[in-house]
Amino acid sequence: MAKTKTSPVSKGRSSDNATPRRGHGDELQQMADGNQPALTTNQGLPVSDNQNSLKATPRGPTLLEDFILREKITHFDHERIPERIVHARGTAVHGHFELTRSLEKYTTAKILTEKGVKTPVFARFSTVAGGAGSVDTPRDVRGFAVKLYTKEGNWDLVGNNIPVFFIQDAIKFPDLIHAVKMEPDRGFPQAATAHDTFWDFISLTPEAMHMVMWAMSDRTLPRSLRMMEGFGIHSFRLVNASGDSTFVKFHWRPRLGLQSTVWDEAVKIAGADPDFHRRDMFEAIQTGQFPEWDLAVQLFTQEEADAFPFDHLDATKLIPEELVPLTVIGKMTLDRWPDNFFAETEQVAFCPSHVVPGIDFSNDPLLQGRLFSYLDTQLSRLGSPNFHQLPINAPKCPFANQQRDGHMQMAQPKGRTSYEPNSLEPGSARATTAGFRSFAELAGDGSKSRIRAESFADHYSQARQFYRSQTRPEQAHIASALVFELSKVETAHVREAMVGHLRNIDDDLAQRVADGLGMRALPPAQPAAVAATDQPASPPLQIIGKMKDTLKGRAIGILIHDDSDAATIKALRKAAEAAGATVKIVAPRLGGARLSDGKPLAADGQLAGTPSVMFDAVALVLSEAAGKMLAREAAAVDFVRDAFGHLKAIAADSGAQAVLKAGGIRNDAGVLDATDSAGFIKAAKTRQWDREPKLRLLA
Ligand code: HDE
Repeated sequence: MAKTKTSPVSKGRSSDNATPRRGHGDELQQMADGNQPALTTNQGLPVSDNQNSLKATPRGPTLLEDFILREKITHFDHERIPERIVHARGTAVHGHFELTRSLEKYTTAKILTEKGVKTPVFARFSTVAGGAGSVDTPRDVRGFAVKLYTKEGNWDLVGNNIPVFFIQDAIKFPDLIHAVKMEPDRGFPQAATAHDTFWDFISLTPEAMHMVMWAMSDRTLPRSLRMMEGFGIHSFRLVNASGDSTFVKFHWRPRLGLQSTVWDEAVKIAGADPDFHRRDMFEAIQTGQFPEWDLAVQLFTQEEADAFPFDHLDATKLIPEELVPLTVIGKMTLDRWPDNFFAETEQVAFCPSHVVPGIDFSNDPLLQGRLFSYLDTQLSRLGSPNFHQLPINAPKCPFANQQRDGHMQMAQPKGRTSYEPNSLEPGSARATTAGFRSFAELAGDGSKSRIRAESFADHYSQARQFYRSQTRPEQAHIASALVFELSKVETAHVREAMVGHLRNIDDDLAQRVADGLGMRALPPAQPAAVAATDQPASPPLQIIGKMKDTLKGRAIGILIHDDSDAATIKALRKAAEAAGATVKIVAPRLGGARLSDGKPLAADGQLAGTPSVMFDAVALVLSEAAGKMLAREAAAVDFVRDAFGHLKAIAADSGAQAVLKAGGIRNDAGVLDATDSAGFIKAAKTRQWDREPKLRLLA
């Protein structure tokens, strides 16, 4: 029997076996005519006709006896499992993690102490609010979940692309999610925060304000899954051989740097390619552009934590890098697309409670709730306590215990005992001194109560710090996002309450949003348990400051038509590829065009189906005649108008000027002559931020 390759570190696409075949060995493989494997029922019965059901006469009725029809339809009827209650839409990739710096001083975890060892990983990126079939580019937080198959068991680092969260206590999570999901009476909106119930809940939840600033920033509009940071959010503990504990926060840093889209672009991408992020990742893996992230840690002691001006157990707070710098300790590379979406991406089950000896939890009340929720949700989603036996979830190290039976038990344990201790089978599994131990933290001598610690009460200082750390364009985007979102809220008092919260964060921001919403007067500030204090600006909180001067991982679109200048196209392609970009040719006809040198050039995309939102920068190389013709083609005019509006560099030759004119494009530093390939590449590496205030009434 042909085996499907399963090595987690093998490269690219590994599927060489389209039909899953199971059985006991080659000798049993039944063959069809033509030397292909025989199609069988799930019981191994060879099937002679897969096109027609069994009927009493040629025109029916169909017979209940047709067990082949019933088996096939019954299986099909049960193909779907419940989608995740949150993070339903996701994209996952295999790869590996390699440690470059040992944390031996702090932990016994082998994954964090054995330098150079490659540990297989499976990373799943997701949106939060939308269903499994929703689009890839709504304004939403992105999940960043990594399963590391270590020698000491699976370690799941289940994080997001934002380092803080909306709420401080897990008991509020069902309400938060109910508020953001489509409204229960009307069943919309899908995958959107811009509606009454979300903002109603948020306006009544001051602790959410810091996360709201992040959610309204372009962090929730990533350009690519490959260009996002990941954060474990909570403080975890590392525990060393002497039992000493150090707190740790985990950060994933993309080697490609950060990139985001702008809002109008994200909206248009959703229509042009709902699978934009999944396709981008798929193509990157297929073409060998394997994305990489550095894993970095912030390490701090209890004494240092006690001196922070916030409580590190509060998941609405982050530790500024200026306070505790990041240390890079390793690198994750993703390099193999799953063989089967359902078996792997859908059935993978992450649980923050999956840790390894030497990594332990903190008392963060949000984390503590998560330790319960994920195992619980897998039981209903995957339907069995044996979900850990699915290949994607099973540890790659041996595992053994006396847990038995249950739905869909795949293992066939041998022997007489299924309990521990036992004396009947001395070779059976026993607890080990090298096993997981919880850090022996003093649990205090207080009384039980439902209470929020006073140290969690400052809801505005870090929200202010975040806003004030942003560049001007980023601040403008936050203000515009708030105006957009609140403009979709029908209930006036909810809008007013939100602006009241913004007054506690930054007066200027509150005023901009109030103006954008057309409020006659600023609503009163919301009562604050603790007034915001001014914290030093922290530039690492920006996106712009973390963009890289490269085109690696990005795409340039070149619009051509018959008689386009071959030399200009060639020079542009060469320069773009040298800078790391992928070049795609767009033409009015998919067959491409015949260039000025008489040679044909095939198109990668047809103009109407390949708008400029698919690219990071665009070039137009057109003959005078083609330019005049395309100036009357809406898809061509939108191509430049959108590229301009989305602050992208545009290169155009003389023939293309007619299209630029039709699109109302004004010359600026980001609009270049197509023969200036060097200038174009330089401009393409960044967005034209200066252009924005001239073309958009920013809040
Ligand atoms: Fe989750 N979360 N979450 N979450 N979460 C789930 O587990 C939950 C939270 C995160 O790609 C669920 O398997 C609670 C923070 C990711 O499969 C569920 C609370 C962070 C994923 C669940 C939180 C996350 C999930 C739904 C508040 C960032 C997708 C399906 C206490 C650190 C994992 C599932 C994947 C998924 C519960 C808050 C990240 C219901 C109760 C904070 C990346 O168990």
